[in-house]
Amino acid sequence: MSKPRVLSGIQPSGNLHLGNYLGAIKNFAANQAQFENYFCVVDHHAITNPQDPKALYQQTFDVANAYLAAGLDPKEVTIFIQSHVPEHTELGWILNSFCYFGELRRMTQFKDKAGKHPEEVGVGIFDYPVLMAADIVLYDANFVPVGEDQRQHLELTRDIANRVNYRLGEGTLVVPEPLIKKEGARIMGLDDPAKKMSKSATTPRNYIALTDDPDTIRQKLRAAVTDSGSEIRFSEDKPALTNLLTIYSLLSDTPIPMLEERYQGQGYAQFKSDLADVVVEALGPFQTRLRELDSNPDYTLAILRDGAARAQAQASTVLRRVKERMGYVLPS
Ligand code: AQP
Repeated sequence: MSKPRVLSGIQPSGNLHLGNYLGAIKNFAANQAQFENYFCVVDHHAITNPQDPKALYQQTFDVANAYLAAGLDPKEVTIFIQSHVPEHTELGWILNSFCYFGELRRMTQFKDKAGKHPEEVGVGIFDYPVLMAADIVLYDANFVPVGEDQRQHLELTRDIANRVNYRLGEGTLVVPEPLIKKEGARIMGLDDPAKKMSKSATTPRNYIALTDDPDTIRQKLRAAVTDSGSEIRFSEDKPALTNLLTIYSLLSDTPIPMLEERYQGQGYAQFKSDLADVVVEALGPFQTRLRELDSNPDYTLAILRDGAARAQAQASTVLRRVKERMGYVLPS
């Protein structure tokens, strides 16, 4: 029996951080045996915000290397760059005609980024959820492993896929389900536990980058915002400690109640210092592998080219299915 298929992607839009790792990359690797896997570097999404060309180039390798360093096996998993498979943008254009202006205007991420000046926001930022829908349905993906911040975009993808099936006939597109883990799906900023840890944060104090060295990790955790009082407890009225306990628990594989018990009566300083040790140790082997990969871009590029060929074989089948049903005259 064939395995269910998953697809997910990460934007090469800045420093990858612990939120990307715990909410996405680590789970991609941990669950790869259960699925037929497609993971891409979504460079077309990254350019919806202005990117320095040199940085975009390097960050594209950084995301691919993070997939590999986390343990995704390129023989089993298709790893590729979105722009190497032009079917993404072509289907994205077609799906624009199956999505409403009002739907995109309601997207929380758009509203956050548009702020008080929606007239001055790039059309790409407005429209990117449609391209994301194309990314997913091109692979007949059954599941999309993402962090909580992407739930609304997944709902939109499902609405678009259902609409396509209604207009063009059942079975045109597979309607995907989000795969969002309860723990780690929303790691919050170290400087502000009310906002998610984010690549585009205004200060590096917001996140632990996956490439931060041990001293930087220790410094950032020492400076991390805490809640009033001194108790180390997981609860709604302690959002900062809840976030730090979540990180500790996920990286050390220790249940949160056990950590609460261990740190009963101890101050924040000891807890943060131990947490820094846990983070440094958990990221150590990953960072070593990342450095090795970084020194050999040809190795990564060969994997990405092979991945693009495999991805395109699948994507072209779905694009053809959609175009045929819509009445396009196909070139062959
Ligand atoms: N703070 C987070 N906690 C858990 N998961 C997270 N993800 C992002 N932030 C957190 C998940 O990481 C994957 C890749 O995200 P993306 O590249 O599409 O970017 P994003 O969701 O817009 O988040 P970023 O990294 O903070 O980028 P910016 O600042 O550019 O918006 C996704 O699965 C996402 O859910």
